Amino acid sequence: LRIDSAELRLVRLPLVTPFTISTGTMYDKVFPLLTLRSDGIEGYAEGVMDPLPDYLGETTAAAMTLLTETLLPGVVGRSFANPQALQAELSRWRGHRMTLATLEMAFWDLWSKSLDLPLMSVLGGDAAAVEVGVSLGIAPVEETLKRVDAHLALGYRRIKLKVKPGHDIGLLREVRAAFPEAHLTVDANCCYTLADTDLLRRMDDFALDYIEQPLAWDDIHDHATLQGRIRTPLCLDESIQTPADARKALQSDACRVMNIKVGRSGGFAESLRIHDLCAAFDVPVWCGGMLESGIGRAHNIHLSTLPNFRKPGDVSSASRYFHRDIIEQKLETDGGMMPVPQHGAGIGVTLDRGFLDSVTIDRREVRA
Ligand code: OSB
Ligand code: MG
Repeated sequence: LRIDSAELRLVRLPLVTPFTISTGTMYDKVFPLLTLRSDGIEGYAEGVMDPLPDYLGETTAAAMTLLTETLLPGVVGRSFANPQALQAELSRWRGHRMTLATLEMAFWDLWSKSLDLPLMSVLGGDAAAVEVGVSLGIAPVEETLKRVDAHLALGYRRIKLKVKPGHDIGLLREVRAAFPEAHLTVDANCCYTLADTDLLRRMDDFALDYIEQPLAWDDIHDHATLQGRIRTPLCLDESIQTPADARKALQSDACRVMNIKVGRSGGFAESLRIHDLCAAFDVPVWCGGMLESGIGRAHNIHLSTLPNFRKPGDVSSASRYFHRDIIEQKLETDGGMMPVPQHGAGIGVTLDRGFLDSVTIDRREVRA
């Protein structure tokens, strides 16, 4: 399959509700949107890196430069038999896993469209809809109680609460008292250390499904130590960027649940390897989110159809994030289930080009 040309945009969408996590607050979503073209077909993907390196080390500015100056000129005008062939070539680069994923994911969309198959079919998944939960940003406790109530009423299968020092045990006490049966989790985005072991052990009292990424993004070893000291399963997010990271976490019992973000892990080929490794260790996975637009959300939903995605993912309704999306379809949950988009092959959604143009803040073309 020949990549004839590529278009790279930088897009900005304001968020319906500012999103606060332990590292800061996001007011809008800024992301690279890549289109690959082949013989009248288009494949799409978005990058999940942020403008500032406060989740992991990548930035949108660096991604735009690496894609336009190196990665896209290296593939435009060339043919790749399948996504694995492209991924093998990209694997020579170190780091920049989110940037590599953007290119690789757009090629998977293009390739599955060239075969006239839904993306999930070429990934090895199959489902009409997938189970979803919500990730609630840091807010005053009263406000959080209202949000939990509203999302449980909508049928969401799991509520994830963002926590930070001083906004953790007290919050859990109130939420658990008000919702004794809810599937609850917390996500610390790396804000604790092993010095907080006593505090983290107190979380064992709240019947959490798991604690997501309590310790440093680059410290699988300390997570293994912590898992040995608490009962609640740990779930790694930031720490898993490669299949080797997943293998080390699994063999050292650093987590008993894993969050797979295809956009964080170098793309689908690598995410499939992580998925299969976790299955071999009987560790369930779920699909993480990065406040994606409809393009990244569609990719995530297709991935979530694979068999070891055994816990609800962060692929909730697009209307929770954006007043208007850049795709023509509405990705909305129904009773805690997100239907797999299938408006045509590939990721199964189509661009709303007029609206996309109005939210595009930069645009570059790469031709052979
Ligand atoms: O840690 O999972 C995370 C959003 C931005 C950065 C990191 C994370 C998140 C979320 C939101 O939790 C998930 C979503 O609703 O897309
Ligand atoms: Mg997380």
